Amino acid sequence: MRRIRLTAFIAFIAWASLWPLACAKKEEEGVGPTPTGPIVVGVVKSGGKPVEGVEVKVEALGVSATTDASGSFKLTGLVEGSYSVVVEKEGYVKRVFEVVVGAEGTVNMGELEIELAGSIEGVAKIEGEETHKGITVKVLELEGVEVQTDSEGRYSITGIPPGSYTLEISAPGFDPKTIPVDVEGGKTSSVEEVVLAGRKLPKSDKLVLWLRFIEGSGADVKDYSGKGNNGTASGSTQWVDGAMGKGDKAMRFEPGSYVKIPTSDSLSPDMFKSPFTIAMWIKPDLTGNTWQHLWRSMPVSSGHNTLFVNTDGRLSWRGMTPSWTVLCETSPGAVKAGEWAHVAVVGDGTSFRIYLNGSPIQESSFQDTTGGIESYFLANDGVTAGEAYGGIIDEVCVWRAALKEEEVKQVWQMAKK
Ligand SMILES: [Ca+2]
Repeated sequence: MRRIRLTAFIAFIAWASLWPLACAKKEEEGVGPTPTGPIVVGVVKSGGKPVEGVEVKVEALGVSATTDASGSFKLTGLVEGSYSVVVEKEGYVKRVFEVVVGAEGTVNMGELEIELAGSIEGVAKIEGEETHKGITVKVLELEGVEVQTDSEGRYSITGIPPGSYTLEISAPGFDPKTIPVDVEGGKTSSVEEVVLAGRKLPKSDKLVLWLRFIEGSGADVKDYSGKGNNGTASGSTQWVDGAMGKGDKAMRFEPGSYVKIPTSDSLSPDMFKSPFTIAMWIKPDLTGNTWQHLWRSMPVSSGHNTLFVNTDGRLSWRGMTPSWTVLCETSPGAVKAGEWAHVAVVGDGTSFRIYLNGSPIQESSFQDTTGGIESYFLANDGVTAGEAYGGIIDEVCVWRAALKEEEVKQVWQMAKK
């Protein structure tokens, strides 16, 4: 202890001899010696009035001070150099000032003006989804200012300088939406609710069929791929709740009913000769006929590419090579009665793969089929009564491209049922 006191005393003498005035002041206050080095002082004001409780920081040195009732601050513990002084208080726009300090003496930064910040709050949602967490909201004019929505779709951005801005609301698979917003100091601007709709599927430029079954009535089943490959329902079909969440619809097929889609330039008669992907949500009954059509190609003499589900839960992709051939088939139990399952068949020219709920479960070598198809069908072809499907089908997508595993997963993730 004695030695420490002595060292402190020597340091004090050295300091006092160099700065007698400062020393005298400290002695008056009765707190003893303070560290040597330069001091930076100033007053923080807003609208000409002092602001108390503002944090003034030199981050480079880990030095900070807080303004008192008169808005004054004093930074000590500095060393010679040029510094950025960050002036910050909740509810105000953060500002950064530059200061140059010498090896000693006091630098007076004068009056530092800060401005009352504004806030933005609002709600952004994704159409048809029950949770809206993770939608990105960005202030385009302010670099790096972005937040994410909570599960209710709410977001809040604080510390915004007054002005006019553009908010960008975005989520993967959607075209972003922009919305203008005016921000005033000390106020919160409420933005009207934004709903992101029309999610784009992966490889959307290669999409040739997208039956969403959102119509909810009638026999017309619209194609949302933009290619106009609309289908028509026949027989005992029913509009029921869909795979995509609240308010969505799907089609239930009593055995023998079906949807027919004519071939076209895009949904071509020979499409299974080149890379393709078929994907759909199904909720099968798994009763009745042993083999049931999910996807059927007609007439029987041409191509005849068919995706079957068996009452034992197998998925089987078959076609004419030119003889009737099992091209790729899963084990029994892949799909279950009364449960939603996302199934996909991908042919990339080298292999066939069957996916269940975003994961590949069966693979085989690609085989060429004869093509020359005239019409495509869901659930049944209206001819082969012994292979009619009973159950629900939703979100039927066909691409003229082989989707990669992560892309199939992305399609499945659009609705986890
Ligand atoms: Ca649907």
